[in-house]
Amino acid sequence: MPDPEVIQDLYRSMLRIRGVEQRISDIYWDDKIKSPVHLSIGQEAVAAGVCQTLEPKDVVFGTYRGHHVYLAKGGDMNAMVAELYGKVTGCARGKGGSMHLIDLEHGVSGTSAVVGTTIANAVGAAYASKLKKMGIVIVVFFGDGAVDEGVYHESLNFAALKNLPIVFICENNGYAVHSPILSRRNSDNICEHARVYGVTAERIEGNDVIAINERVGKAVAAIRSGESGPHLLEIMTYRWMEHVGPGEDFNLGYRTPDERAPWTDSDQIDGLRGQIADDVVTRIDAEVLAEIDAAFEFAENSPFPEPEELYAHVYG
Ligand SMILES: Cc1ncc(C[n+]2csc(CCOP(=O)(O)OP(=O)(O)O)c2C)c(N)n1
Ligand SMILES: [Mg+2]
Repeated sequence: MPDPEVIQDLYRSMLRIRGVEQRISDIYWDDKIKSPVHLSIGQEAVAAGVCQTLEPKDVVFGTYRGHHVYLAKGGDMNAMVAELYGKVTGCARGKGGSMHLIDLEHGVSGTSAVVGTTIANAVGAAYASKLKKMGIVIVVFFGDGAVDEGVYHESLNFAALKNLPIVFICENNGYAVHSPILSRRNSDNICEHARVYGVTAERIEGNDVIAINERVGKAVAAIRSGESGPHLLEIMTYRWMEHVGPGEDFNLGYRTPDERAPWTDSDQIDGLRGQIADDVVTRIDAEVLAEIDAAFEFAENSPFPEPEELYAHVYG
């Protein structure tokens, strides 16, 4: 049974992600958020469970569905929300939007709109960590769709070849946009296939935040001690909302509410709430709500970039 403090940390972490994204979903219609949004609601357990095992110096990479990763690793919430509003106080000075989050101070090395790209970036960072003996563990989050890209395979091969300090987290939510996994590959064998490259791989079922936390914790400890090289964790999870946008998408016909029901019934936030004393839950809930209110107020009150900003931090 995990430490009660770990349970509280995981609960807080997931609640912050859910709370921010629910607020995004609620207010999106007023058009103040200028960016497309790929919500991670339902997948919070992955980022929270993984990032709780990391040290501040460790570095994560993610995808356009990256709010959960950024927040769980300790990325600045004010700067994230301001980024969505296109404000100059945003983490990418309002130029990147929801898909391009970064907070180097807190080990968030970036998220990208282009499927698969950050996998290779992360392997490069892991190579640097090893060559320079930095003792930093790199974690890269990507979807099941990224496994369809060649760069994923090259990256796993290279990471195994060089025995790099990296954890590959495949968030298998069963779909790439609206295409189910078995319409894209011959069999449901992501984990099994990763082992062919020499990467230690296992699958975690049920979006179970405690199992994720324990098993990733073991992988990170083994990597940090030098006992083992790269690991891949295929984490079975489910996206509750539409692929992109603030709403649901059952009207599209590619999936049904019945398919989602087991995942909402086993909501990890509700599950942990039941394991924490009522007065502690009340305190954490109030603190998280205040933090979220403050972040949206910060974004609302921040200025847009000046026109000259267009030419700053641009590399050709
Ligand atoms: C290189 C590239 N190809 C195609 C796309 C279009 N695209 C955007 S999201 C997506 C699906 C990716 O699915 P998955 O990796 O499972 O992530 P999820 O959205 O489920 O989190 C695709 C194909 C893209 N952004 N980049
Ligand atoms: Mg997917």
